[in-house]
Amino acid sequence: MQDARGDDEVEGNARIFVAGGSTLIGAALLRQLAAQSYTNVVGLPPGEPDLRRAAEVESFFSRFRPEYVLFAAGKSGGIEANRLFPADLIIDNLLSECHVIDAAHRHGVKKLLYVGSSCSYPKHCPQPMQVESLMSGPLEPTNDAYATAKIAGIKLCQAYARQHGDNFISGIPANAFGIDDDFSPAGGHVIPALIGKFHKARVEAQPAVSIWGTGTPRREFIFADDLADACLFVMREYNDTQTPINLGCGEDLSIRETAELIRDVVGFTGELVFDATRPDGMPLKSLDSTPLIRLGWRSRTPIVKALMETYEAYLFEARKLEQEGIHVRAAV
Ligand code: GFB
Repeated sequence: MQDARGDDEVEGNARIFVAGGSTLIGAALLRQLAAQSYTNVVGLPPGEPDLRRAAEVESFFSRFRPEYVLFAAGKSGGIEANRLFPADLIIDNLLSECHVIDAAHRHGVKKLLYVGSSCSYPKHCPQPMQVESLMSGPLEPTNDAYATAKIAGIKLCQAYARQHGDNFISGIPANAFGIDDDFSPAGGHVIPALIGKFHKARVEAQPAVSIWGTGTPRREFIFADDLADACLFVMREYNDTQTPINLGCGEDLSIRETAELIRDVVGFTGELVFDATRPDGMPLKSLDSTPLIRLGWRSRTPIVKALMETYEAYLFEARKLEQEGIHVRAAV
């Protein structure tokens, strides 16, 4: 990874901290760090401090003195969780990012990557979305609280870089999904939620599955392990602290197309019923990732393969819970 001077001086034994190591993206970052032979990772779950407590974050940084930080922390959730728990989402994200970014500055961290969210773009943003469009219009109401906290994270990095010269960059990912995802029907994002719904419907031979909304919104999805690879890539290759970089793979799907792909991966043969009484959210979320592509990064996992690996992770998780006697709603 490169330090502030851009000198490629740090080998695989750099002290690296992944804030949010138990999240979907954090867990993928830990897998990628291991796969790319970065062996000196500090604060591995469950040893991570409670990022909402400043004193815990301070003593962690004093003790472990991380040189590089990847910030993937903060509560997140799908459209329904955002609608129901805006206060939990905004406070958890604001506290975590303030404590970690400030501690990183005070403890001389050489480089930090803040992982944002594409919901930070305005609801009716010109597509594909370019970073110049940030804060150029109203946010999607269902997630404005969370989106505001994620914008604040980007602004924190820019401000610390401008005032103190910290090499704190920020990346804006497409909608991530994958292994370690939240498969709960209510709180999860569309892909893990639908995997659970279709599996349950197949096992119980239900005639149809209810899909929220009209099915017409479009989303750009990225497999969490590909996103993690892109994060390590920009830690090595990108140093513009004032310009966030989009982390996408350049393909978007309608929710109907997404549901049809998941139906086929799970092997459900019944009907798809669209429930237009549920919110659609942003009509289109597609990222312009030209800067990342120009730097030479490419995603590796085709969408169907990524969906199959995510379904396998769901089955593995469900089996594990079964064995622990926890009856999952979507029985295996
Ligand atoms: O993934 P999702 O919750 O996030 O929803 P957003 C994407 C689309 O899928 C919406 C539809 O149009 C949903 O109405 N959808 C259909 C479903 N069926 C389902 C279902 O069973 N579960 C879910 N969850 N959706 C989130 C933001 O927005 O994107 C977050 O709220 C964050 O803050 C995340 O930014 C990346 O893309 O609409």
